[in-house]
Amino acid sequence: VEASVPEGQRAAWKKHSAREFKTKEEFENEAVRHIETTLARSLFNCDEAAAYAGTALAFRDRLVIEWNKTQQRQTFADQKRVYYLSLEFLMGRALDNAMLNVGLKDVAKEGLADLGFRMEDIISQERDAALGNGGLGRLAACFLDSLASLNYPAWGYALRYRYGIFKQEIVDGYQVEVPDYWLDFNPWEFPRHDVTVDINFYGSVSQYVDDDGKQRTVWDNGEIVTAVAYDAPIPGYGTTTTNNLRLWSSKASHGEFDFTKFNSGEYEQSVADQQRAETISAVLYPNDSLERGKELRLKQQYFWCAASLFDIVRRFKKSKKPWKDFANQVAIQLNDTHPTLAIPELQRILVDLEGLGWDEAWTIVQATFGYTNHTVLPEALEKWSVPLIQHLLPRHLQIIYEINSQFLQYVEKSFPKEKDILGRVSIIEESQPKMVRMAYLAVIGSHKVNGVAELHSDLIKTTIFKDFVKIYGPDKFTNVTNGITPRRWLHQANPKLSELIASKLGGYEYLRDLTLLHKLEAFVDDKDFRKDFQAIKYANKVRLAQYILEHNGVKVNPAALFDVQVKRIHEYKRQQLNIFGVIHRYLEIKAMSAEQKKKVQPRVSIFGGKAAPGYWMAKTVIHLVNQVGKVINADKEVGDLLKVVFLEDYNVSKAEIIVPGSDISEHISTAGTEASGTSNMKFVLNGGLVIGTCDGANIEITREVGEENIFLFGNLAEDVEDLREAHHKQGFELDPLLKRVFETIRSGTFGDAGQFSALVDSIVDHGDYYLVSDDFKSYIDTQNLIDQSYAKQEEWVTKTILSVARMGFFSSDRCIDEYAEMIWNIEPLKPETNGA
Ligand code: OX2
Repeated sequence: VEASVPEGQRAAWKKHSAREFKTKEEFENEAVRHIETTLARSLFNCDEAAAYAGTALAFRDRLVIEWNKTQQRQTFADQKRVYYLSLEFLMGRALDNAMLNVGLKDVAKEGLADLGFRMEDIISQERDAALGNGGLGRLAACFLDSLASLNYPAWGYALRYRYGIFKQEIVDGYQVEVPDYWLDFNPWEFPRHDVTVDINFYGSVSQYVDDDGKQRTVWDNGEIVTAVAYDAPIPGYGTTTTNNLRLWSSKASHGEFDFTKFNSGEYEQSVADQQRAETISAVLYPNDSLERGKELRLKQQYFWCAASLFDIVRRFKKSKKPWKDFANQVAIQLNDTHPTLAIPELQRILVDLEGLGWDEAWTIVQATFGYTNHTVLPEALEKWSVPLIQHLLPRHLQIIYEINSQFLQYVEKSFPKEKDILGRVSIIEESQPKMVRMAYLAVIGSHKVNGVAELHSDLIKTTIFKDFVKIYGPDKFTNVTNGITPRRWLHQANPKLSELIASKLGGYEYLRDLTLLHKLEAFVDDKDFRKDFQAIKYANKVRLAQYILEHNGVKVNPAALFDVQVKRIHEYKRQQLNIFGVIHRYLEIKAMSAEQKKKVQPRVSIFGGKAAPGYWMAKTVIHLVNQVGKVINADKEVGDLLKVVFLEDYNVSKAEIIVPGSDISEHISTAGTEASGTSNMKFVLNGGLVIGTCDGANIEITREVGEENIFLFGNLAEDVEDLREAHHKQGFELDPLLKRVFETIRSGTFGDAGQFSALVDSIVDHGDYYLVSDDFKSYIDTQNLIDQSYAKQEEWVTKTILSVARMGFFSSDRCIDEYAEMIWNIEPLKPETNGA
């Protein structure tokens, strides 16, 4: 919508244009105004929820002013923008982040105190925006923070799920899923009822000859669903740049009801149509690294890709530039294969709608897209059945076949002697039914493909994309090691540590350049600094202990070693190894004399994470952890030496409490299975150490912090295949200590053993695919080493301080700069450099 105010009226407009509050007085003024007028509450009727709403709305106003300016500035500057397409953005809470990023948290805190509220209580009123499963979605959220903080012109595109990831309840030790309806009050989103796109499904394809005599293809007569934009401002830290996250919501194309149907007596049909349309953006699929080919999921993917591309193309066309400039103005990053349909969709727009030739269009498409791979696990590689795509997106299937046919011709010409290669690299898998391999389409349609940690990026080149390296050469494949935003994961989650660091480094500049942390090394022997550092860790553990007492009813000693594993529950992440290790520890303690017990390092084993609702084995692990906790926590002979808790409903805001309170965190995936991991970075940055396998980013953390400051164990990725094969062919000897653990489970110590048999059998009888037995001894030995190391507190503190000092590399700012330079070719647009 373009309707600017005429020149003559602009002075009046500018005089009244919204102002940003800066002082405590001004903040109070804004908050109270919102509470009284926007919310229609009063002095006599303002609870914490209303105070949160008033505060959020005051900050929202501030963000909106900068957001508008940023968008204008970016449009005028006419630079290349990047669009990050991700089906998941695990944003967490927004208020604290907004206050810190605009630098007014202290002002608001004092203001709230004047009005009778405590900042912590107000912050905790907010529901998490949980539009993601785990690492992949949180990475996207960290990237948005960095993109804005570094002043890159960038938009995120996703779906506005009515229900985010389910809320997890633990009932009798079992996971129960409850819907997360998070939109009741969401002050951070702006519905744009004027920004809509009609999306076509099903229908048919036909050909015609246009006025220039060209053969053209049309796809129509389908079912139309409307995408409505909802925007959320993304503020940068220490800059006024405020980028946009656009979420699409689905609704029936004819508005609320189809009045023609309604009037002709088809009331029910009209309501049903409406509900069917709304279903598309109703739920986030709660599976992480597990794909299930549901039609609705495919509909979601296309709906979101088509709406986003329409929007991007619309913006480009306003510039009136020729098509050959498209990839100089637009970079699109595909966060995993979920948005791969954007590739045939852009080709369709260029060829069918804009009339470009196939080759010209395809050059533009390839130059536009980049693809990030996040997994090599076969069960997580997306495939869609050809009949399903044929039915839902007939034109796209034709385009995919055409892309494939041209690609295969090229391969055949390049490798005339290799018979098998064509079948191996074809986008179409010749199975029954035939399947479209989305990762191959993503590789073929992009100019760069990247993995998310060094080992992972090497692995994709030697396993799943081996043939493509041969075809395209190695330069198409690159690595961008993941990172995390230090704003949320240090400054916000651990304000005391952030303050201590700032006091030593002379300010908070390190939050914008995390490599400055290295200067902390100079203080490693400074007595006062060490004392403060230790005291902060202790205080964070006290906070976590209080949380555990409140939520689990278990009293834990903050002086014990806090051992944490929080992440999605998955066999490859091996929470089972952890809980078997806990059982082993329990058995050791039970066999000790009173004298021996005095030497035991007390521990608290803390678990958290959701299982995909249909992932039975993962749910069994949760159940086992809870049952083991029940027995151990009640055992008087064990007392404080060992406690085991499972924290319900792990999410971003809980991570902000859990991460700073850990001494050791577990990142113990079977080598070669965890692409990167990002929570490992968060824990170390907060002064905790890692027990981990040589996998994902653990390897690079080791490179940075030094081998002496991390506890690595287990088999290497290069040996995993051979071990699996040996298991298969020769069978294997179960580790004796693990055998004892299994005997204990089978004896019913933790309740009906039958409930855990699938878990035990997967190791004993079904080949132990994740090598739990192979790594068990090494895991236990390493845990013992950790006990010894922790007992020497001074050495431990040295390790943790040096580790924090050496974590600079893992900022998502570094990561975004690498993408910008190597893949997107975009430049920052600093607010000062422009008069807008
Ligand atoms: C996750 C990976 O499992 C994890 O290792 C990585 O750190 C994260 O993505 C961010 O790159 N779904 N989630 C992931 O991969 C997929 C597929």
